[in-house]
Amino acid sequence: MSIPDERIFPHATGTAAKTVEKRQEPQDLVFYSGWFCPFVQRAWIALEERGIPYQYKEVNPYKKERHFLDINPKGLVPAVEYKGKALYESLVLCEFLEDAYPTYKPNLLPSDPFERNYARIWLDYISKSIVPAFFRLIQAQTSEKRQEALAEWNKALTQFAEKIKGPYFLGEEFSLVDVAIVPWIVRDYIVAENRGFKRDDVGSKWIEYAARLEKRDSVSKTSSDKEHYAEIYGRYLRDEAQSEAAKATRAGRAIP
Ligand SMILES: N[C@@H](CCC(=O)N[C@@H](CS)C(=O)NCC(=O)O)C(=O)O
Repeated sequence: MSIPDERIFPHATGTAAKTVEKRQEPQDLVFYSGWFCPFVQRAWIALEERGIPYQYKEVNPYKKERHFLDINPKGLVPAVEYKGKALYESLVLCEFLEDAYPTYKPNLLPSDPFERNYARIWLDYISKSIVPAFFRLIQAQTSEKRQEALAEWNKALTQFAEKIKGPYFLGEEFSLVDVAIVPWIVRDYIVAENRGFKRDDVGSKWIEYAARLEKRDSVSKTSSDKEHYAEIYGRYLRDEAQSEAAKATRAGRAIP
């Protein structure tokens, strides 16, 4: 049986479950979510942070149901349906929300053209260096590979941390750069418990930044109980599951 699979825990828990309950009314914007997914959490944070009205719909993307494939042919969460039209890809969705709801505050991209595009450089860095390093670390099977992957993850975070202006990445304002990275901060306890990661190894600036982001209201409102995240990743962390995870990756399947 390939993993993750249809048996994933079916719904959000903890604070995120309360948010889901409040977001059931039909709206122009339908948010197709998987409670467990870090990419979903980005778009979800943007929605909650800015108070944009949306209807929450839970999808298990591993089931590949017809109605969802019609929304996102790639079969990945997050996706949205807006006035009958569909969009997907977490960072595209966050930018779409900026464009489609400009009056909902706070805006997450700076209005200054230089700052706005400087933010995009770091969004690209998160996508190309930080996120893949996390998945490589989770998937590393031998102790040598784990050490290499841990060094890569620490290096990717350290280079990012050097550029944090504080209190948020771009300075005074919480921005899309913070939104894009925080789901992996929320989940870093998994690599701390299983792969020897320590926030201390990245440095005091990182420790403070990570703690500040985790406490942000929109982040708590979209976070489920840790035990259930661990359940999802546990499949990659147990030795017996790892060869299967590697097969799934080779077959081009995304992992949460
Ligand atoms: N690049 C996509 C990644 C989304 C993604 O990988 N979602 C995972 C869940 S975390 C998914 O839907 N996986 C289903 C599958 O691989 O079949 C984004 O940023 O939105």
